[in-house]
Amino acid sequence: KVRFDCFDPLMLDQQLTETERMVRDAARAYCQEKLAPRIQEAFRQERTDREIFAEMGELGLLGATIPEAYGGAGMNHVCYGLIAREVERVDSGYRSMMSVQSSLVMLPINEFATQAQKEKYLPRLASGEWVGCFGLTEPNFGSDPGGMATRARKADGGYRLSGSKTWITNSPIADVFVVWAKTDDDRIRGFILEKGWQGLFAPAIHGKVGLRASITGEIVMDEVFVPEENMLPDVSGLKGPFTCLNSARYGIAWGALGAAEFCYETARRYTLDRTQFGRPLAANQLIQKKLADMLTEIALGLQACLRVGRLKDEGNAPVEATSIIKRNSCGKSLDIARMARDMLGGNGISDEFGVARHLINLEVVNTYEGTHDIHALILGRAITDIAAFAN
Ligand code: TGC
Ligand code: FAD
Repeated sequence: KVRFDCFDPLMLDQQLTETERMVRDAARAYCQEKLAPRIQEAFRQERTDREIFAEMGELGLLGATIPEAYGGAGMNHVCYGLIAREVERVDSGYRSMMSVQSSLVMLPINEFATQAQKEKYLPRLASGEWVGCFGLTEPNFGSDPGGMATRARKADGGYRLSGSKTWITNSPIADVFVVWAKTDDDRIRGFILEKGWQGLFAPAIHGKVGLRASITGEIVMDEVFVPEENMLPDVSGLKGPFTCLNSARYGIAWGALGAAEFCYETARRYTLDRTQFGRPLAANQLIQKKLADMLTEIALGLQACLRVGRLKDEGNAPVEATSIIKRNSCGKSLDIARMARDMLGGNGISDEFGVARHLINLEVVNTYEGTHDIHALILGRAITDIAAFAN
């Protein structure tokens, strides 16, 4: 009889190459040895440890899919997903720091920038010496970024950017800002701004109840002069930011399931160890059903992520496939975290056990990079050919 593994029921491990397993194991070792011991205090104190970027950079965890010529790791999309899963098993905030740097800052520079821009920015972002952020969302334009009000007015030798972006991961500690703004012809263009430029501010947003280990802020631009060579030359329109989102959403799909795995494993251990009514909680049918539901969704979700990763590696992934997995992973992981919280009883509320932290983090993950419902509408449009969100 083939043995059943309650941590890998569909034998995902067997479907990976030796290199992919090595990358996964190296990422897991770093995350468990270096990140896991820090998270409780970081979350309590709302503290972002900038050192983490340098540590990740040293291990090749930043810009996993960026070519080695620019300091990236030159890995495939499956490796990137496996890394996101390991980082988010510890905390969604740490995965956020990593995926913004990799998918939302390094990726557009690699895809749309000039040779000089790539040489200037990518190696220092890959090593973690520089921290990057991505400014798309505005106070009045979240799910509908196409309406953005930020303007890039043509000026002598460049552009003057004015406007504000909000809810921007990493912005208060960022050295490099990839910002999207409309030029005089009303087209959306991407710009690379640097910390310290006149008129550029990045105040922090405090009081987040989730993702507290990952700093979030605004980007306020008051006539910031951006030289011509800091505009991304090779893209215009929403395709620019959405290309970055395709990559980040894919990583999040793997990552959220890493958080769900942590919650499932914690609930399993807890209910095996804790006795009520004279026997382990895990002996009860209601508890076993919950564990079975959790494991089923995690296993199916991971298979879907792997499939989309393989399609991306072949260059054959429709963007809607990413919407399926981003939406499914976030929604299901949120349900799993909630179930785990409940199964731990009163202890589920304590931050000592981690599940309540994952639960509230996953509320954020379910919202950013396209909310759960926005991804339903993206899929609805693809199914019916009718855009429910358009005027
Ligand atoms: P739509 O008409 O659909 O498209 C406009 C243009 O964009 C192209 N396009 C894409 N290109 C590449 N990849 C995609 N996924 C694309 N989707 C669309 C499209 O072909 C078209 O090109 P062109 O040349 O014809 O102009 O635009 P729309 O405005 O109708 O879109 C509506 C909608 C709902 C799909 C879109 O606005 C959307 O996805 N909204 C969600 C916004 C969002 O996800 N924001 C995320 C902000 S960043 C963030 O949250 C980072 S958190 C990270 C962390 O901390 O980990
Ligand atoms: P809204 O767009 O106002 O949506 C509110 C609700 O209305 C949602 O439930 C939504 O699903 C629903 N809704 C909207 N439109 C429709 C419709 N047509 N039909 C039905 N329902 C609809 N952005 C960045 O650019 N860069 C970042 O680094 C970044 N990091 C973030 C970090 C954190 C911690 C958070 C919380 C957000 C971050 N964001 C970032 C912003 C994030 O992408 C947005 O919050 C998200 O896109 C939703 O936009 P919104 O908050 O304006 O909500």
